[in-house]
Amino acid sequence: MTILSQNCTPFEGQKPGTSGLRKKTRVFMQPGYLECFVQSIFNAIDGVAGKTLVIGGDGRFFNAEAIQIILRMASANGAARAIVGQSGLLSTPAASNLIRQRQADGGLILSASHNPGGIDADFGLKYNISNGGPAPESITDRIFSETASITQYKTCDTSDIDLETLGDTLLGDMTVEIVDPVADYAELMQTLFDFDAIRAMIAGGMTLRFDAMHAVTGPYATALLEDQLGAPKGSVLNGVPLPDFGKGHPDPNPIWAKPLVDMVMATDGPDFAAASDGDGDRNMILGKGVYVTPSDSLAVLAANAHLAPGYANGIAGVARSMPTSAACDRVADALGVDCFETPTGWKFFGNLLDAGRVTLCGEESAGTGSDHVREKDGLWAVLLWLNILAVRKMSVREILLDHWSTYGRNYYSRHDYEAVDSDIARLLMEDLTARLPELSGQTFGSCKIRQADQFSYHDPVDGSVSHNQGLRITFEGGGRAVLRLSGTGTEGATIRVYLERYERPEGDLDVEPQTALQDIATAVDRISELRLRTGRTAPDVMT
Ligand code: G16
Repeated sequence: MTILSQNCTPFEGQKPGTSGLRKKTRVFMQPGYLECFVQSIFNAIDGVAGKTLVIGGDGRFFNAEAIQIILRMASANGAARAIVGQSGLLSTPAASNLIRQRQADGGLILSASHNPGGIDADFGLKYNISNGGPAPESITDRIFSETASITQYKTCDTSDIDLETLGDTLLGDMTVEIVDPVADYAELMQTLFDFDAIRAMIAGGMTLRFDAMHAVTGPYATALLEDQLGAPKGSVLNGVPLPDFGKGHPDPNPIWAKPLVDMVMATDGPDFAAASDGDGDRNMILGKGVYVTPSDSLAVLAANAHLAPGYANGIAGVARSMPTSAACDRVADALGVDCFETPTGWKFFGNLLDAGRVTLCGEESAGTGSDHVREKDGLWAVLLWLNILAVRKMSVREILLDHWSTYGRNYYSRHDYEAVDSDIARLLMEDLTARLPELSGQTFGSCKIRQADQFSYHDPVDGSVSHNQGLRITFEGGGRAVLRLSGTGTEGATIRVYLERYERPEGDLDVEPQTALQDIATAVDRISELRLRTGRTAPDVMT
């Protein structure tokens, strides 16, 4: 094998966003583009000589080709071992678990998550550190600065590795170990949940559907839900991973997983349904006739986690991203444990989890997880819900109603305006930021602003500070709106508007959320001039 040093010139804009670098697939496929980014990662972590890396992705278009490129580069850069999911597949939580189980130095996860796949769709790559979690900002900043000055990358002239056959092969001096992507993850799940209780519930006639959306969770869900827990064949829908996700949009929300939502809203629908995204870290939870918002799901899981064996001793604390509703704060209060508010991005939970300050974390963007790995975990959330249902012997709807009548209800919705002209979006946010100090006390319709500010996060573990993490507007009476630009889109800008209003346990708990939030939505539009400036009349997606 010959090691080749290839000259290259930096590509502009290789800046990791909320979760790694996400670009159009054709951008990643340009000669040298992926190579420059990968070498920049290696340079930013002081090289990979002698290191062990976990490598896998969500199976989208270009996944296998990209893995071959990365393997050649890892070998040429002196890595000792690469642990790769069979066929190049690893869900994000399974990759996080493998990094931890095998005490790897880090991992490269190929995914653009919930974004569509295909040659004209999206691709992505992120680096995870040795705790199994996404690289923190200190490292992603270093990666970005390496991308700006890179002049050379290392690769080698070997042919492709067989990604199908389990076991070890040599690529130069590096061992490539192909592993079953499901086995270790499934084993971990068995340590956390009462499989017997769930199995008995399913055998007793409880019906469920899981929509894998032709993404990476298909094999995981089939192994766990059908093979191990006894759900009848066909309970897992769209279970075969496809490079273009069957031309779907693997985002588990009521818009993109509408067939599943329609199914549970029908009178003969299943008792429980769930979906996951491209790389298996997001989840959507549904019960017969009811959609559980991610913020409520986190709160319900926090309140009931002790019913699962893995959390029988209770939880140390809970963390949520700032735009996530405060529903879990009330649970933390009642449990007498800490609740932390972090910026959007799972990477911000890592320190809290490592320090043992929190056990559960969650985000409004359909992510929930715990200290079992350092990523959010879609199937974990599904299994915890099933464990809770098996113990409480109530329906999803009954559990939700019981929760609200105990803690009150945080009506919540996120409105996304996608592919907005980047300059218009940037100006809108800049102008609003400039006006924040003068907003408190002003009234828009029926909403009086109590406070308006920009969120900065002071990490209580390492003392780092992250500024510009979203604009917060709170209203008299407990309502809140948050505005921020998405860090995961690949086309123009996505403006996210998060709306929330608290209703006390004795109040009206069964209002349609968009109706409950109408006044706040109207006020935010007037405050930000969003529709006027963007020319949009309605959000593209409401979750
Ligand atoms: C990623 C991050 C999440 C974040 C989400 C949305 O999720 O891991 O922490 O909440 O993006 O981010 P944004 O609002 O900036 O688009 P995923 O599932 O896409 O990896």
